[in-house]
Amino acid sequence: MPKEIIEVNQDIYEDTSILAREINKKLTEKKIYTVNILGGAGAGKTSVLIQIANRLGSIDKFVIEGDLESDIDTKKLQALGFKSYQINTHGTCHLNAPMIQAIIGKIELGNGGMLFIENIGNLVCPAEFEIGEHLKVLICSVPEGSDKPYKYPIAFQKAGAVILNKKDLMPYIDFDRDYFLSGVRAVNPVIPVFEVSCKTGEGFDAVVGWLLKSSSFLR
Ligand SMILES: Nc1nc2c(ncn2[C@@H]2O[C@H](COP(=O)(O)OP(=O)(O)OP(=O)(O)O)[C@@H](O)[C@H]2O)c(=O)[nH]1
Ligand SMILES: [Mg+2]
Repeated sequence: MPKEIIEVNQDIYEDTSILAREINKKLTEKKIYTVNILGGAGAGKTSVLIQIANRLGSIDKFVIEGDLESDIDTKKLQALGFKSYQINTHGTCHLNAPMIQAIIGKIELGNGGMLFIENIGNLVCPAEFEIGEHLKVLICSVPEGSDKPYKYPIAFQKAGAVILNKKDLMPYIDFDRDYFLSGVRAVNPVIPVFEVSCKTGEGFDAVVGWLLKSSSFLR
């Protein structure tokens, strides 16, 4: 059968983009700086957000955890004293604006603070959907390999910062740092790249300093 290409010329996700802008407006009015945390499964998204949140002092912190199933990360965060809420997508590979809208309605957001949204662990779909955030942060990790910017450029294009985690494992893994950084620069010439280790805490003061600066327009 001959194939026919039909040009739609319309954003098929327009409705969720509009909702994402409404969520962003509401969070901005409430002065809640919202960070969408992207990264592959096991890159260290939860570990990184714990390291950051622990350095934010008296700033009010909220976490929304996205996973296909389970509330393991949410329970971990709650045990550490964070206001953490779980979304289970039951198969969907990314969080979307309606999911965030539904859960935000259940959170008592004060006036001012930071909301971290840990997206589903993969480098593809989560990068493509706005969910009301002010910033996307991409977590990469040394064991994933240095070729990720070349294979998954959209995630690097859309991110406002890259955090290269598990720096402590560099001596044990063939990770080509220059190759990784060149790949990042090729798709996103201006993006800051922070090299950190959740195991040692190295590099997080710089991350938090940058984040506080980025969010200062809301204070
Ligand atoms: N050596 C080392 N291990 C780390 C570091 N950061 C995280 N880990 C370990 O990596 C594993 C995954 O960390 P998580 O923070 O759960 O990763 P995640 O991206 O949230 O994982 P999912 O939510 O399952 O996608 C855990 O066993 C962590 O202890 C690090 O900097 N160095
Ligand atoms: Mg996690």
